[in-house]
Amino acid sequence: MTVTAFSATTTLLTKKPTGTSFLPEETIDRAKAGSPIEKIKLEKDGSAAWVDVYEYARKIREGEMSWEEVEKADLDTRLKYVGMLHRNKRTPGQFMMRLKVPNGIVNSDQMRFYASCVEKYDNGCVDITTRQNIQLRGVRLEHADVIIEGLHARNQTSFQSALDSVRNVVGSPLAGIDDQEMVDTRELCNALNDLISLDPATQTRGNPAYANLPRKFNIAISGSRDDYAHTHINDIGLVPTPHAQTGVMGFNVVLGGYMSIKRVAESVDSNMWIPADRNSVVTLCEAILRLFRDESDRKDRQKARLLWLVEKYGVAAFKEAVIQEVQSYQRGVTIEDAQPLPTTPFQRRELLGVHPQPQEGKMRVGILVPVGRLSATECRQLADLADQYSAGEIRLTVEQNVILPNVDATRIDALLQEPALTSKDSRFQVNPGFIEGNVVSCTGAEFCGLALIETKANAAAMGQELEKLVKVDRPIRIHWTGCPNSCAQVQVADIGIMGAPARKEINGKKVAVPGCKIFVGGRIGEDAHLAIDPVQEAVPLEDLIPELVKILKSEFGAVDVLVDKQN
Ligand code: SRM
Ligand code: SF4
Repeated sequence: MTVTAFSATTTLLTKKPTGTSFLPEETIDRAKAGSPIEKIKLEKDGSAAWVDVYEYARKIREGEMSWEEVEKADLDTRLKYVGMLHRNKRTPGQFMMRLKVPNGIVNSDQMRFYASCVEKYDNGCVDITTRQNIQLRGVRLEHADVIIEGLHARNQTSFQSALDSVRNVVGSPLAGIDDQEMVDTRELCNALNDLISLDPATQTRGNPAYANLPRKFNIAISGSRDDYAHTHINDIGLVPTPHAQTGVMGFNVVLGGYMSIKRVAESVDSNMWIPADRNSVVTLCEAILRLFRDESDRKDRQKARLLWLVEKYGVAAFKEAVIQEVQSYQRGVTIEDAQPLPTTPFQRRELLGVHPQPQEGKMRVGILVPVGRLSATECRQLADLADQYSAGEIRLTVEQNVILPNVDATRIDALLQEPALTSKDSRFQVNPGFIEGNVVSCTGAEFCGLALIETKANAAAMGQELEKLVKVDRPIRIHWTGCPNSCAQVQVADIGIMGAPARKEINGKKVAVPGCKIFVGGRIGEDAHLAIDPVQEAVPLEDLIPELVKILKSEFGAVDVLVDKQN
């Protein structure tokens, strides 16, 4: 695909107002006295990157400049508004490009496009993230405009996916194919994605109204009692439940769940309920985002997440502020008190493997993608499988795996025999072991400058090793995260491994070695619980396997594989 220097799209982009122009004077004053990132955003709006990226790409391509000559604040900060994150520490000159994949639904054409974007780079690959999203790795600035145009032509975007933006809207990976479904989250996730990243004036990607937020913002919509979307660790979590009197399906609203270096907190119950229709969901989120944008802290980034604003108001007063904001929009949306959640027994269901759908004769097939990493070849294999078996559709999960929906029951055997799933080189698995099938890992030291340890390679290798050593009778979720930002949410895991300093005696001397903290007992689903404090600290990674075996035995009923074989 060729991209002219100043295409029709960029002409439209230049006409947009800035993100800062949406802020009240009082907010701008606080931003002026705010954190260094606030000052960078005021100096030149983050939204400028939507245009600048085309210019930078062209100039580098045409030899007019090199990536090193890009203004530092653009390179390391503003380009994040087009989802371009410079991996300056690990791979200088190369970027990770983060997309937005509302509800985690992609098609085979998009998957092949990702492959074509990354295959030209030696270290190029595609990651499925913990927000059922896609990140392209290895990207060079001179190719960014072509990739962006390719994404936009495929109704996807990378705009507003990083820094102070609303992150990928997470929904149910079983939306529309689930006999236990309470709400189909697809339309709602798409509507929120458009609210956030589609400019209503020009109908192009990049919505300036949300281009100068004080901090990142996460929204998750759950479609069933399984809570696959993790509502309890998102800034806005929509938890499906019917209205007790009318029976109308809707959502209780939980607010402020988040993880960070300084604080890890579960969402609070806001005592709000809204019907599960598009107008109500978009209006509620818009109201909360407006309050967040204009009123949250601009000085201390550790205190700028939504929970701090909710606490500043008090939960009841924040609810009142949201109600007033919603009423001011005059869209006929009514917020009621939270409704009782279902109480009948419920077992959270598995996503990997072959499962029936409510549609007669159709099955869903969950496939393990070890630690969410895909090569270009593997992207194409998935695309081919999707074209042959699931009408080109691929679902992503927050566990960094994929689901092929709507597979004909009569074709399941053929699918399971496909070389992409069975050859000795294949990393994909439909029925992996309970341990290796439930490993989740953040990016870690291979690409992330904040990482204290390598995560993905260790996580995958140790998952396989543990599978050989012990046997468990249910899925055990082991999450690896390279630093306290907890991008792989160690606090929700059965066992969480967080990169941390450690020392070990080598030749009579204590030396620093790669190490970790261990968290045990996080829970997800209806009975969610965050394991906030580590049970062990400063464990050298080379001593980790025996520690994990001990924990698996004492806390999760694991038995030695050998002992089990003898029995
Ligand atoms: Fe994250 C920053 C990767 C999900 C909390 N996260 C980063 C950066 C951008 C740091 C950097 O500049 O290198 C990482 C990019 C590394 C790379 O090259 O990939 C990064 N975060 C990720 C991903 C890719 C992990 C993964 O392998 O899946 C996830 C991308 C999700 C997406 O598609 O948008 C990812 N990050 C999360 C989550 C999980 C979630 O959303 O459920 C969290 C905890 C939940 C939350 O945000 O409350 C998370 N990431 C953070 C934080 C701490 C936020 C805070 O309030 O302090 C940072 C640091 C920051 O924002 O200052 C961070
Ligand atoms: Fe990087 Fe830390 Fe997030 Fe892992 S948890 S991706 S190391 S910021």
